Amino acid sequence: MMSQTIDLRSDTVTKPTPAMRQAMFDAPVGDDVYGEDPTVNRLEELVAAKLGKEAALFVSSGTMGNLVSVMSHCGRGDEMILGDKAHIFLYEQGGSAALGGVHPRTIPNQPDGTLELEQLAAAIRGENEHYPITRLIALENTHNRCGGRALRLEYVDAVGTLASQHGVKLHVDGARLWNAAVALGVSPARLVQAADSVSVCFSKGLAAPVGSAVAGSQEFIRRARRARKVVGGGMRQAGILAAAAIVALEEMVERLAEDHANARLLAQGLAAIDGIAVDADAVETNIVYFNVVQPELSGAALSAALAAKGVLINPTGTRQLRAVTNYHVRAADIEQVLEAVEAAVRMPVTSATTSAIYQ
Ligand code: TLP
Repeated sequence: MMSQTIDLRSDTVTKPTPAMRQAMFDAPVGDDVYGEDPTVNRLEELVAAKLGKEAALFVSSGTMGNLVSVMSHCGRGDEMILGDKAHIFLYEQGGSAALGGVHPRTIPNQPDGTLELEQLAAAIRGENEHYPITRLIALENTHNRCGGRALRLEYVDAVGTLASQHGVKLHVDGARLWNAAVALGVSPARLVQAADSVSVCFSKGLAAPVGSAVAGSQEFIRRARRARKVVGGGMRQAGILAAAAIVALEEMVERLAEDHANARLLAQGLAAIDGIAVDADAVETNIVYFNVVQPELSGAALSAALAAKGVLINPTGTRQLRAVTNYHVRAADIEQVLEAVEAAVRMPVTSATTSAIYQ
């Protein structure tokens, strides 16, 4: 048994840094529903500037950021086009349909997280009373279920052009936009220049305890603020949380390169283990999906065997697992993870009962 747990279930498990805790302690606060929290206001200005948008809004989570964005662009019965592996489609309880009345139309995500432009164009509805009205295209960058792939600037721009030619809005779920920007060496603002709205998170790779934001035009943010209120997301002295998010933005973005390097190290090590299959070349950021090909072992059984050795990695399919490198995982830990996987594959424990399939 290892002395310390190595937690690769997600980058959401990251805990606030001492600088964040200090900033939270020191934060001046006010009632943000009155627009009077100076720290929230500072964060929103900082986010708008970093994303090159007119305004931004602090929200409690990535799920809320996506929901209020969709609700701001679309009315009930309107249609949103998105990938069949989009987080909004797969992992948000269908909230945009359940709460916003927005009809999702999926087209296949390519392995690199993109949607084919031709299929996108074909999915945009024409004028016909049988059809819902297409209002929105949603992209995801980096793309979680497609292995943390970073959508290229030229691609996002091309989707933006297509959307505006058809009078459709473009939203980017940028829960890990910071990872994409670091991996591509492009500024976050440039990467979402073509988007009408973007949601970003502070509590994933950046290690803040809570919080996300959406950014876009003044008018979009006015609508998003209303949508946030109706879903119960109007917070009061939220500056306590915004303070940590400011530290996250100022101090934690550039170091994501370390997480990416560790993910590559992990993928290359896994590729060398008999009984494991992984496309190491496809690992661009901090997410590594890999498969168990050793016939006696399932994804859930491997996950359970690793947990017994202090390595936490979620199963994401009958033979698939997802490892997410993060702030608390060092290069030396990767060595230990690889040893644990190798041992588990060599001596499979087939009696594991866990069957949960996580994201
Ligand atoms: N993703 C989580 C979970 O859903 C399990 C994870 O561990 O990766 N967009 C993307 C692309 C995301 O990956 C996530 C969270 C969200 C939105 C939602 O963010 P939260 O969890 O803050 O609501």
